[in-house]
Amino acid sequence: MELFYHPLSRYSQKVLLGLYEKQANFFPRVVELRDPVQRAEFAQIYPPCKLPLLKTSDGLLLPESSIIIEYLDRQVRGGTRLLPDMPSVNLRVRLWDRLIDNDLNNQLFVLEQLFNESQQDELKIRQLRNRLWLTLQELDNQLADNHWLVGDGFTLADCALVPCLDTLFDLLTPFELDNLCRYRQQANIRGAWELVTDEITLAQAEETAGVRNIP
Ligand SMILES: N[C@@H](CCC(=O)N[C@@H](CS)C(=O)NCC(=O)O)C(=O)O
Repeated sequence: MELFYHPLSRYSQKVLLGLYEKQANFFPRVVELRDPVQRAEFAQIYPPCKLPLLKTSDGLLLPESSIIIEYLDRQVRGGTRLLPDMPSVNLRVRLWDRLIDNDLNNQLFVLEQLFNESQQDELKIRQLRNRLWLTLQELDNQLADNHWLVGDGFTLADCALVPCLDTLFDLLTPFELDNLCRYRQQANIRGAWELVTDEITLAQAEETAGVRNIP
């Protein structure tokens, strides 16, 4: 298997976390989409040019982080069971995964863009922050009765949430949400996430030092 990804992309981090939880073997293929040459090369493989992308050992191309993790969970024996068998639990895991991607991860992208605008639109920022706070409160309530997001086991829903934590704590500072704070501490000492974090730290340092090609 080959994973095309970028260590600073949250959806890539979601899949990396799943791969490390599954203890899966894969060839890492880092793609810098801001480099026109690398982008053109990647477009030859996958024209929509979105990361992450998994190329399976039989040549199948799989986009979409949740679908990739679902595939890994079925194909790779051992490691953490990311999509539990029990239908009612499986449904809740997939529901939280969707809610996190749509209502949190994608909205954090929008908020980051709004913050980066030279003329910040305060009203839009406040409206979006309020919507995001509702999601955070929902997450905090869910975590009051659950060790990980859905029950005692680490699942696809946690693969979706954990990569969002640093950005959401930076932008929304929800330190009064005790359950979310506890969850973040717990995530930070989870082995699979520590491996992803090492890669993020290295990529951030390279970017700061200007090692990466940023046209
Ligand atoms: N729904 C997709 C989202 C993938 C996505 O938006 N990837 C971003 C990076 S985090 C990307 O490739 N953006 C490049 C572009 O849109 O040109 C997933 O879950 O994998």
